[in-house]
Amino acid sequence: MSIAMHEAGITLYHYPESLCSQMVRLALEEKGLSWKSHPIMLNDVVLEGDNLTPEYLAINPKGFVPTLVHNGKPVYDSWVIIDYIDRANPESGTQLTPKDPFNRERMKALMVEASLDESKFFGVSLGTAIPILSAPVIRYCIKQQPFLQFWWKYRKHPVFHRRWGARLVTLMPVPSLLAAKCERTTGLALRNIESLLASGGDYLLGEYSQADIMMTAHFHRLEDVALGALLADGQLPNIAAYWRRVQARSSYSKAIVDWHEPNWRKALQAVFKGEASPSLDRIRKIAVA
Ligand SMILES: N[C@@H](CCC(=O)N[C@@H](CS)C(=O)NCC(=O)O)C(=O)O
Repeated sequence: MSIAMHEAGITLYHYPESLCSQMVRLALEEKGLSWKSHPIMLNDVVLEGDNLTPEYLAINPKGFVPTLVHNGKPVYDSWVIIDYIDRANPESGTQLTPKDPFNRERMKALMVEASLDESKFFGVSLGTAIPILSAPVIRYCIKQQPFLQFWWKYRKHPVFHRRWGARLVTLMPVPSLLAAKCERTTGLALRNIESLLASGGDYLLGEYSQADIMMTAHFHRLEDVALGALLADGQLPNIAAYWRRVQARSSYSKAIVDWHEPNWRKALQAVFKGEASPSLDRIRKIAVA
């Protein structure tokens, strides 16, 4: 992997199917910016992954994707990167920040709820619950790899709970209390989004914003992990209409669908076999209560 810290323009280090990478690619597409792609295969998807190599750790010391490098300077954390992209390019493409200060604050609150913030416990927010709903897929990917080699390689993960979380996933499924917490958090978030959209706007805050970018990636992931019925079955009609609307934007195909990656797709098929997730009814019950 070459290091692009010195390069001019925008370089994105990303894994095609990672939630946070999808968010950043959506922002780049909405802004109509050109950027250079450095795909990073994650070690919890394939053992020969790149995110724990010394070269990548020099770019992102936490070993996470995505990293956006702009004119040689790295920017971390998807929600920070999305905001950075919008601020650095105020005249390009879609304006992703509401002009109204009240809506700006509401956008920030939605983004906190939607962010995969590693300083929080899993399950306390939508952004930290969705990865746990994806854990069976990660577990499948990890279990394709030689156990000891995976444990050895993951000793290098700089973030303590990721180092041990990923290793524990090889030994047992997600504990049922944590899984239930994440289902509840997801159900409550969907209930809130349904009532937010019921006020009549096309998007979460009326006009399209950074919050819609984050939600689009989360909804895509819900579909991936066999929970798509939540977004389509009419019990949450405003969400269903919203989901069709964000999918119809050209950014959705360019930033998400066009980046489908065979290892991840194979794992989804192997885990769910085309059937609904066992979490579906429990989440739906909370969301439509
Ligand atoms: N706070 C970071 C979290 C990024 C993150 O957790 N990325 C995941 C993929 S969505 C990752 O790099 N996982 C690999 C690992 O932890 O080894 C962000 O929002 O960008």
